[in-house]
Amino acid sequence: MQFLPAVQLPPSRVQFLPAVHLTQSNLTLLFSPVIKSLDDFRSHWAWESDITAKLIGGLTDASLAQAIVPGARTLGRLAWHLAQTIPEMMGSAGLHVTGVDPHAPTPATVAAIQSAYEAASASLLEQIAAQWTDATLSEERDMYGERWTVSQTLLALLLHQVHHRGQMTVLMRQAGLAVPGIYGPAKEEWAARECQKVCV
Ligand code: NI
Repeated sequence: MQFLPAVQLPPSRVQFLPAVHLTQSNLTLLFSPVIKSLDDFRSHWAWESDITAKLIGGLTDASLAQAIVPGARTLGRLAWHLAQTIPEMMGSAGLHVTGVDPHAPTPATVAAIQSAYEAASASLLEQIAAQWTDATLSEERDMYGERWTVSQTLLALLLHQVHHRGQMTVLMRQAGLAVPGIYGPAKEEWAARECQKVCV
């Protein structure tokens, strides 16, 4: 995949991007080079959580019922899943994150989902700062039946969010919503750029 030349990424993210495209099933190969310090994670998380909050904020209450297929996850469920995964996954790694109940049903409003996501995201950074050091990154935890380092777990949190955000953007199109550019401009943003060149 080619990345769009107009996208301005922090230097630390340039290092992050190639790992996303690795296809090895071996988690160690996929994860080990990326989160080398808590500052690495903070940098990635600041970018990714901003994008995610922006995407959730682009939903409408009516769109929350837009489903992948009948009976499958809805747009609202996916957004809520991203909020709930922060305390759920980090809890498995031994970090108590507040702001959203991992077991609560999907709220009926975008505002409730967005505020819970932002609260969990802020709590995540607070708890990391209070409880973890760079040395924690190499410690192993029992995660979903496997042994992952904390570094691997933090990258899994990031990639899991990217994965579901991609699903959300498709559902947003199906619901007739505008989609914001994430790693590059969205269709409308490309059109606006072209228009700046040729439309006078
Ligand atoms: Ni998931």
